[in-house]
Amino acid sequence: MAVLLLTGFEPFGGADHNPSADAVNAVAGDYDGPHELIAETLPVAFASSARRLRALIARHSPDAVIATGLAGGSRQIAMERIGVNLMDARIPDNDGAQPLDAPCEPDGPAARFATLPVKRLVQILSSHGLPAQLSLSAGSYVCNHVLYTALGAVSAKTVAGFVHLPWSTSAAPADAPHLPDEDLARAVRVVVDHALDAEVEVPGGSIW
Ligand code: PCA
Repeated sequence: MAVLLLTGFEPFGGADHNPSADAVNAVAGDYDGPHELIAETLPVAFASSARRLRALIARHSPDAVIATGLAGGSRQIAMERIGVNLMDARIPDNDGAQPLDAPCEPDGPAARFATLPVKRLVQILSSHGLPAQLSLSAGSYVCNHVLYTALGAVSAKTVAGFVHLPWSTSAAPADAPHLPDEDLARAVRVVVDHALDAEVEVPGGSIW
């Protein structure tokens, strides 16, 4: 049986919900296989999120690491393609740290590519009627840090990646774009169900 590690984040930036943890908990509550699913909520803090994630990976040796988080202004579910070796925080994290222009890992590579089948996942999410896109930047806050850390911490057999979610309807601040709570949970479930699929070549790409 494959082991999947699925993470969401606690609230941050003054909000009292983070739809990523809500979606992860909804998926974990309903999940009945075929894999073993380990669901966790990470702190929105550079140092402790990375520490916690490394410990979870060491303890469970997952076959896939699927991290999720909130991208507040977004209307779409975004499969992140790349984690960059950069911490540049617009607001302090939940532990009060606000790194500026600092590397996640001083000796690490400039970037690491997600190894989840991101193009395939965008196709499948879209085929379920969910608005989904590829994203070339997870930003430079804690979500990017977790993606970069996960990709450096897993063994070669393990795929890892990051899903940025919009606000959920139930938790969205006024005027923020949002998707129904059940669609966010459905999206996370689709990623869980297809994380171990082979990546496929998908035409498209970009010209900018
Ligand atoms: N979103 C933030 C950090 C935690 C979260 O859910 C980010 O995109 O970095």
